[in-house]
Amino acid sequence: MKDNLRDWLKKAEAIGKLKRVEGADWDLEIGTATTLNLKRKDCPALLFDNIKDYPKGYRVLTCSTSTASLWALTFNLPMTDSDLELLGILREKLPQWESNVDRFPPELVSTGSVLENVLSGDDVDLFRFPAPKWHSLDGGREIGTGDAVITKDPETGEVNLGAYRIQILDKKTTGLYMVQGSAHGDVHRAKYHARGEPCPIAVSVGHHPLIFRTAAAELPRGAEYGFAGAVRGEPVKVINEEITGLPIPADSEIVLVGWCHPNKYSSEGPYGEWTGYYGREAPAPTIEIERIYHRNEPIIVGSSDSRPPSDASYGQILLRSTLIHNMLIKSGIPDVKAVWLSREVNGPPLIIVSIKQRYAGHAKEAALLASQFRIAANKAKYVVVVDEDIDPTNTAEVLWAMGTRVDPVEDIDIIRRAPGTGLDPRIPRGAKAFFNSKAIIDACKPFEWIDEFPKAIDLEPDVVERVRAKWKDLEG
Ligand SMILES: Cc1cc2nc3c(=O)[nH]c(=O)nc-3n(C[C@H](O)[C@H](O)[C@H](O)COP(=O)(O)O)c2cc1C
Ligand SMILES: [Mn+2]
Repeated sequence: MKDNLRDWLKKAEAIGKLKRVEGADWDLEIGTATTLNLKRKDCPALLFDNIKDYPKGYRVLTCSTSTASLWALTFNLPMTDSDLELLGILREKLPQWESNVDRFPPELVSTGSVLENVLSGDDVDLFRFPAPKWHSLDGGREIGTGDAVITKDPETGEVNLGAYRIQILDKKTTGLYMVQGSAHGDVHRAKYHARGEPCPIAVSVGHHPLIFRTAAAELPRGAEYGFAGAVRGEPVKVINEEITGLPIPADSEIVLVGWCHPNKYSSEGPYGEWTGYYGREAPAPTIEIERIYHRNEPIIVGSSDSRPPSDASYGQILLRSTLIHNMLIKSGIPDVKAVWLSREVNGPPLIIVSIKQRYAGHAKEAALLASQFRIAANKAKYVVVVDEDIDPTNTAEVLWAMGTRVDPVEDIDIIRRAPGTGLDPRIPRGAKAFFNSKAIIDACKPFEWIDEFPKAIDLEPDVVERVRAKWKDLEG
């Protein structure tokens, strides 16, 4: 790649978006500092060093891609600190990157900085790295959160990267939580296991944040390396890993390599999830780590979930919002201005669509469709449609529209027995199937008397400018 994580850190520091934190404990302090940092708008990335029990230089990076400006830096986009502006840029770029995936297959090279240290045999010890315990009731330390789990299809050779959490079970063993049957890595795993063979796995747990966000993106199976290459305009450089033959990023910080054996499950979790609640402890496949590669003074890229807004959720919100917007347009819905999955619920449970109303029922049509796209459908609970004067990324404005333009009996519909998710804390334990219901809220002005709707109180732009020039400290 044109630049690796070390170059990224320099750039983030140069724009004032990197903060160094010295002396944190891996046990809860890194997680807590990360959550507190996220409460600030346009928060910096945090680079933890001198972590308790670890040599200086063994670092953890968090909040790498949790603001518009850091996202823009990571994806080589025009600098902005506005979510709405970034959405507009992504709406154009995402389809271009997707259509360029085949032009940028990874480039095989013979060596790279990830080979600076090669640990095998007794030296394989996952506790050499300052993997955080993120939340107090977690079942263990997660070494992989902002990671990329690399697997290969045994039939087609297709290589996939997925961001799946990796919990340390002991020195040489980790859990591997992949949503069964739908995570692409799990599809690969199942194919090996159906043949009675172990599935080779490589996990990069530190890298340029683009690798992490690509692995976390809902892309067609195996598109990740090509997608990251398309974003960069240059292929990702990879090395053929010696034991597994899997292509690993040549300048990853740390790569764990091992095997996921058939019929070997261990108890994994609980872990603080994107819902803001703990998930359940459950049997999961495991990885037996045979070798570890790492750079000198290696950096783990961490991205944990928490009560909203979480570090993990921002990037997922950006991509899903962009995809839903583009799918609405493709479905023929005109004048969609923006789509946003609310940060206040870590995304999909509250989908907000702003439109310029063109015809009777336009808002309902947009809302019903937005509630059903696979990319968020099983997690969606509320879809709110607002007029074009409301910024969907501004929750206060959305609530104002709901408080003033909605008559609940007229404007709220409930869809019952729609797809749900087992992580939904509201679905009772032991449920035989995961359904939820969805509220469709039309928070637009009533179409048939839109012109008679009371005028909103707006500030006059020229007066705003004048007042700001006269009294500079009026705004926070
Ligand atoms: C920080 C973070 C952690 C995630 N952890 C998991 C996980 O443990 N298991 C999982 O199946 N998906 C997890 N996801 C979601 C997947 O990364 C996402 O669905 C991605 O599309 C998976 O890659 P795939 O489409 O190639 O399977 C996580 C996402 C993020 C941002
Ligand atoms: Mn994939």
